[in-house]
Amino acid sequence: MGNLIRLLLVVLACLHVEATLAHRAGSNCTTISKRREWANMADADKKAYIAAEQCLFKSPQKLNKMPGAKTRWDEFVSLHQIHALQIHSTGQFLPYHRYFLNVHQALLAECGYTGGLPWWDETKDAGKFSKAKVFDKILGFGGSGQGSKNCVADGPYANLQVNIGQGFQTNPRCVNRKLTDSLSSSCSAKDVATAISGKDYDAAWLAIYMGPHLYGHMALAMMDGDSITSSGDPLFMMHHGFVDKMWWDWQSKDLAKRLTDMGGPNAQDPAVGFIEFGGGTESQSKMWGKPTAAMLAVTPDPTAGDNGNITTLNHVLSSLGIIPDATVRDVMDIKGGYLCYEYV
Ligand SMILES: [Cu+2]
Repeated sequence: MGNLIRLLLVVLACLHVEATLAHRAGSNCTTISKRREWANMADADKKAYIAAEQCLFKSPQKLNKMPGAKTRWDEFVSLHQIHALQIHSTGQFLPYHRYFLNVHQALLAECGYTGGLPWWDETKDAGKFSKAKVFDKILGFGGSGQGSKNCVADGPYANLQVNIGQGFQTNPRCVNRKLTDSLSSSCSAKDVATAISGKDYDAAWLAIYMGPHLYGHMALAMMDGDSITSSGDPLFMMHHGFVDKMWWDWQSKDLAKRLTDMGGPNAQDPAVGFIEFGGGTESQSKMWGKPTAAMLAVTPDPTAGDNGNITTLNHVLSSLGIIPDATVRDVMDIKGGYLCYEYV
């Protein structure tokens, strides 16, 4: 190859990199929101975040369409309940929960919190969750629950009520959780490294879902360990910040490919249901009940935007009016413009 051609190729390659970077920076992502680990957040920021969360528990519902919702917090929990059978054990698990974090950010803003979302680096507390700073009773989420219902008895969420759950029911209950340190050992840095070693999205979402995501849930047993409404415990958002960061860290290993790599089913297979339990939705309904007619009436089409049963970049992500709908494409890049944040 002649030197001139070689030079031309180098110039073209540089131009391409520059164009890619220009696209990445995105004209709409100039002020990057910083998502800090809870342990590294300033006390004043922790207090502001907690105050906004408490405010959501005390604000009345606004949408007038979420079955059983009495408060703004209930509406947020209901959103997860209504989507439960399409956003777990499916390819849209990661993009939907990234969008769900963004919905949470918008709700916190309604209560005056405009800082970055905190997250919990569970790798640092693996095997000893109960010692983690997130469970501080003043500058944290309170500890493991107490009594026969495992109600969180100390901290800012003691004595607060959630009216959504268990499962597809809508009954009042306390914010509750039960910590099991031994299960938390599967949220270690080694486990995370394994979870994000998949070669394509199909491998990655499943490994993250069945790995530290699932073990974190089992170790915390938030809201009776109920997969459908565990979002009722504010701690859920800290765990899912950790899960979202896992996806981003996987994407960051090969951004050129992984900003567009999507797949997996867009709804659960009724014969399997939640893959971590097996047995199918029919047998799982004994534990959790079934979506009521009122819930089904507001449940979005799980295939919306996809033209089939596989999750695509055109898949529609809905919050039923809390914030405008988005697409999976919108949430692929955390600095793409629709989203603008980083984990620090
Ligand atoms: Cu979920």
